[in-house]
Amino acid sequence: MLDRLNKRPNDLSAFWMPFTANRQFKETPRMLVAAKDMHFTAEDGRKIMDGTAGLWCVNAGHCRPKITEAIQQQAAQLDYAPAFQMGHPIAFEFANRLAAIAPEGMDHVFFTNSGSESVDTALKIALAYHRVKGDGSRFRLIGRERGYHGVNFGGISVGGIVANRKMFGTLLTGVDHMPHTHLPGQNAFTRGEPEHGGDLADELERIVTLHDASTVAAVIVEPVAGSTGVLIPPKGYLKRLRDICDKHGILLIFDEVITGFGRLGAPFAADYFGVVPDIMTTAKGVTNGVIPMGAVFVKKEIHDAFMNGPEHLIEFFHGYTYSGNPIACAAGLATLDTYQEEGLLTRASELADHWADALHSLKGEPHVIDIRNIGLVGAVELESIPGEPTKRAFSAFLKAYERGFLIRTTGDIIALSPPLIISKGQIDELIDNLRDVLRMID
Ligand code: PXG
Repeated sequence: MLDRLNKRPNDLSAFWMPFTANRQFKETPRMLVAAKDMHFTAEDGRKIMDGTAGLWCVNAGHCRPKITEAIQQQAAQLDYAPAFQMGHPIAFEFANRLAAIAPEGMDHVFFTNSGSESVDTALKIALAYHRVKGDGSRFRLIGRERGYHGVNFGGISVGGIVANRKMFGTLLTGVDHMPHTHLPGQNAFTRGEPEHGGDLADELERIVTLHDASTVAAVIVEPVAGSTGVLIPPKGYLKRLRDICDKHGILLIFDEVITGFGRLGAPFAADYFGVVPDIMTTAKGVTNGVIPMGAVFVKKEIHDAFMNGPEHLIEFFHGYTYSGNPIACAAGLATLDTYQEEGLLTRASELADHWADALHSLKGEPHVIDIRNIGLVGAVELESIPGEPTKRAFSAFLKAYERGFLIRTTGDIIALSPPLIISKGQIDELIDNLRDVLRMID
């Protein structure tokens, strides 16, 4: 059966592929049929090094035995159980294990199935929280330009990626956006956190003044913006956002879908930057990307505010058929075991210097106008071909795939985020290959 599933069908037309140039792909498909640790296997048998942990999710590398076995066993024992008004032990166990590694005080977990659902769940918790506290005039949500918070209506409303918003009508009302923090003129080729732009956090104060704090429910940001091309927060920026939110009674939501589970060298970006939000959204690495799942972490005060009223009533009218799905929880527990046994939640901090040196050695290569890095994340920004934005980076992506390694591109930015098991030698291999590619493309 596996063999059948791994052969390319004659007809590729039925599958409308997500975030893909469908017609171009179906002309010249790139098919992956297997994976192990740091590598995929393509259908022609070639090994492809995974420079992006899949889509920023396979933090422990591919096909890890413990996770595979846990899924197999759980599927054979309790495949599914209703999630509303019923429980199964493994969901409680997983929530406890997650709370134990979460930043101080974030000790309640709401399960979803994706980052997009985590974001919409977090926004709903924020709005409902103010309302259960008797502060229902706080209905506004504030996001940021170039923010990516998934593709559901809440997420694209607070998000700031124009292409993801412009086709979809009026979105949520009552949303405003802070400016993004990308200042290439001042910060190009910075290692780690940039010096300039911390004061952009004061734009939040300006927006809050405009609307009056009494109408603002929450602010949502990615601590490090990933999808938009790896924008690293300027020094002091996140702390300043925290201070402004505290001053005005506004909830701060960190979208840690990419930064969660070790990507920066600490379990969460909140730990890395020493700034604790009120709500934290995660997905991806929570199950090593293997089974769809998301988890929203919530501070005790927020959770407890809902636990009032008659005890037989549902406190929060929200949830998904698959919230806390047993197989996803089994995958998640085995993922946490793997992370902890191998020290993966902090391993990026050991590799960060080597990673930064390798990445910044690309300065001066053709087309490179900026390089950014933090933890085990990197971006190489290329000068666009005049009149043809995205083309240059996409040709780098195609050339890299031909040479046997996978990168991600957004606009003319190449993003790298390898599995946290990568060795120093493999980092060098990845970057040397990228150097060759940069020298080959127009
Ligand atoms: N928030 C953030 C910060 C994300 O990065 C989502 C929410 C949505 O997650 P789901 O599971 O609904 O896709 C994301 C997802 C890329 C890339 O290459 C990034 C994401 C997804 C796919 C590709 O940058 N991030």
